[in-house]
Amino acid sequence: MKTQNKLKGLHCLALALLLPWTAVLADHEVRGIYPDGGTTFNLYAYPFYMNLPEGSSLYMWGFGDMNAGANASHPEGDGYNLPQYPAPTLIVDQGSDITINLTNFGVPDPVSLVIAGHQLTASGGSAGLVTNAANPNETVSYTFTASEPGTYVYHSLNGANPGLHAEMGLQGVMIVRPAGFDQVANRVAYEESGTGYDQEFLYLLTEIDPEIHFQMERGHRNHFTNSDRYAKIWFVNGRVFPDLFQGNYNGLFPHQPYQALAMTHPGDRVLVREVNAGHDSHPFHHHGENLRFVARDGRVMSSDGLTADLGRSDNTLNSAPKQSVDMIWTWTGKDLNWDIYGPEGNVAHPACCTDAVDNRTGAAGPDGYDDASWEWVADHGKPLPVTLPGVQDLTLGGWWSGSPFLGDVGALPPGEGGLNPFGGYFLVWHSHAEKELTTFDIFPGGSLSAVVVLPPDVAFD
Ligand SMILES: [Cu+2]
Repeated sequence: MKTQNKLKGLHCLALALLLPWTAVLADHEVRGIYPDGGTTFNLYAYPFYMNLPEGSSLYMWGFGDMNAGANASHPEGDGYNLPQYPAPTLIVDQGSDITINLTNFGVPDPVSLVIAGHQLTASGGSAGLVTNAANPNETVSYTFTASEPGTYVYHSLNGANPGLHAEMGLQGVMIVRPAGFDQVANRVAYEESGTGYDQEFLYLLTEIDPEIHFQMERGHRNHFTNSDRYAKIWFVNGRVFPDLFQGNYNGLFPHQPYQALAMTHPGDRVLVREVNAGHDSHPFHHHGENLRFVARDGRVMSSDGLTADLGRSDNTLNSAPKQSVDMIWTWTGKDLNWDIYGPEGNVAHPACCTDAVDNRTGAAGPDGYDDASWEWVADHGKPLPVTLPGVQDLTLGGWWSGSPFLGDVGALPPGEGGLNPFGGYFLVWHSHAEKELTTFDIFPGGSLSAVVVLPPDVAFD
């Protein structure tokens, strides 16, 4: 399938050169920050107020990036240096010797840094129960070698009050790129085969008990106990529905820079780095097709050290606290028994996949798919096997395009729809604990996200 995917990419690229109006398709990578000079992060900790969708805000403690301007090759991270929730995603190369200088500018509790699976050497600051910590206006330097690729939680850990700092927002993810990784030529999560991908997304799950934040806002630092904790807001990448669909670095959410809406084209291999940085477990469910679990806590599930062959195929991850699981997801529409692009004459064909230039007339590639459109050729031209009710009998969601076919936009009543201008398929990715689909007891909210299957010629941004 990987080879097939490469063929698909080349095919569309060639056609893009022929058709100048066709959008140039970018591969998606996780947003994050990169070490200055390949070695050094300068983080700081500071309190802030985070916007919530119903109009209130919440007192938080956050990490921010002091290296603003150092990431010129990644302009979306460039200049962004507010304290944030979650903490900046740190992206480093395997084998790098990394230093993280952490300065506490005003969190009224000693702040520290631990990274799952990594032994950090700390210097400076004040002695703590677990590691050195930074009191206000102190700096601690942590050094380590990023020896193993993977996805790892990092967070502050006040030894005398475990759990408080992650609850307050001092937590994020570090991604270690494997040796030989190349954003264009070698997009792999690990060196083992079976971990190659086209699109990469982070799903970072956390939860918050607002009462603890009210107590910290009043300076009642000893009023925190885990036994009284009762989460009421559930986040993906630091946002809740519907805010998590908005783009990265959105001015409405100045302290929540990361979107949580995966996107794909049919047939893409989508790497989902799913991390639970909170204290509760979250059963996270991915509609559409099963995912293949390839690694857990930065270790490939492999029988021979060469191939990611031990992970299971599943649609739900019972995500455990502080655990990361890397998964590959691909949507193809195979065996639906109807044509995802609709019968002839119905479809707004993707620009790279008109009948004149693709083999949608029925010639399958070697694996049964059309090379350009990822149509399952055995279903070519098959109509939807049901008659849709009239629009007056439908309850319309904002993401219904008015047509069951990919790339096709049908007529909608005035004021309906509008959130799906490309005729993509929205498939829900969400927590299966129903209370986690609320924000302050209001549905829909919480960790309710989606993946969008976009027509082949539609770019992500
Ligand atoms: Cu579900």
